[in-house]
Amino acid sequence: MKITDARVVVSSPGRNYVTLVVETEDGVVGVGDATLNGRELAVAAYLQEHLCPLLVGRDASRIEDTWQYLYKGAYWRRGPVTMTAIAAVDVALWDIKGKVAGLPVYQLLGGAARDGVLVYGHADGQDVPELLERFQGYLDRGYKAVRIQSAVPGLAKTYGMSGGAGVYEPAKGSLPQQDSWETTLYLDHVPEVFRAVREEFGYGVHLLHDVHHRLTPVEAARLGKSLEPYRPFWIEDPTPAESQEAYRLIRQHTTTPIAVGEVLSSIWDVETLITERLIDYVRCSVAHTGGISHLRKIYALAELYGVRSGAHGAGDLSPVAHAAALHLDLATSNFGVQENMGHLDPAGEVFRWSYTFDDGYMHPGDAPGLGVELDEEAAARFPYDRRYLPVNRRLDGAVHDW
Ligand code: GCO
Ligand code: MG
Repeated sequence: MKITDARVVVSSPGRNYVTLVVETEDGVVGVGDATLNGRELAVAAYLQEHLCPLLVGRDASRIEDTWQYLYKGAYWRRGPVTMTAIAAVDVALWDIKGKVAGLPVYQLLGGAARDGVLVYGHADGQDVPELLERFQGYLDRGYKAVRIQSAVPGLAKTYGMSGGAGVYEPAKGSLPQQDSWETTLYLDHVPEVFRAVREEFGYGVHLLHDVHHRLTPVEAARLGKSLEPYRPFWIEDPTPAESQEAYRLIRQHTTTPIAVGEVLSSIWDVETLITERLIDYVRCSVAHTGGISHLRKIYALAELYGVRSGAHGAGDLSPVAHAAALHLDLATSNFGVQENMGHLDPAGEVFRWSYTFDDGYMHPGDAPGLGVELDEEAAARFPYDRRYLPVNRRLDGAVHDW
């Protein structure tokens, strides 16, 4: 089953998406997500200029061989641009394999290991009352796990504020917006937020929190300890992800579970975290970590060490990536939780998906393949719109991790 065409569709129905479309000689079409927020065109060019010419004429059924060919054949290893491009090819080939077999991808991965995929939503607020109100909205919709983020008093702009849109989109300006940061203000504030949420809603719902790479190891240890009474499901990315060793120190001081992985792009980037049991949840995304083929190797390694999955599912991953993640989640025994931020219209004009949400759980659906279709004509109505992620500065003006 030869590949006859591979093309890249860049569109911006509300936000930018890069989608790879792969077609076979039998007319089967597969899609893969190649969206790398704020750096979209780097991946689009990598695909268009360097990978698409290699795909035409290849056998679409040879997923692992294609993965190895693109990875080892590049010579230059890992990194988000390369691994996102390879992921898009991988996911598109799984989509094709499912369509050819007449089976949803999760069946090809071993079948459902659970009935549904536990997902968490995002509640945020400029202050605690606003956060509590939005949190109630998630409970009303059936969510069993909710991430809580709140603006920090004294900081002009903080990570994670959706402004009430329901979907947090950090890539805003045609030039980067500036966020602000001061660790001491943050460390004093977060335990108060957790206390207020537990007082209001009790302990029957999972609470998650994203630190977004901003602390030193000892600061992260202090945060973890201070949150222990409120029993978080996890704190995410407490320190910058480049240093896996940093987590040894955090681990010595706190039993608060830790989740890491959304900016990491390969199994080698999480190897120490997993094999030394320095984290509890590995949060790599199917779109940025080499696709279904590579992410399931990460999950298999994690299973040996009692580490669960907690896949990245921000709105900047397209519905194609979200579907791919759900198929893998459903079939993975050491699945933990899946992030679900959702997609705002007009994304629904460009992508049609068959995954569903019911009472806190998602299901990828039983359509053959991934169950997501791209409408290329609709995509053409929404041209690319350059947007940057914010840059973060401390109160003294120094650039800080965002
Ligand atoms: C998350 C992430 C996102 C990122 C975004 C960057 O946990 O969902 O931290 O909110 O900031 O994916 O593009
Ligand atoms: Mg995050």
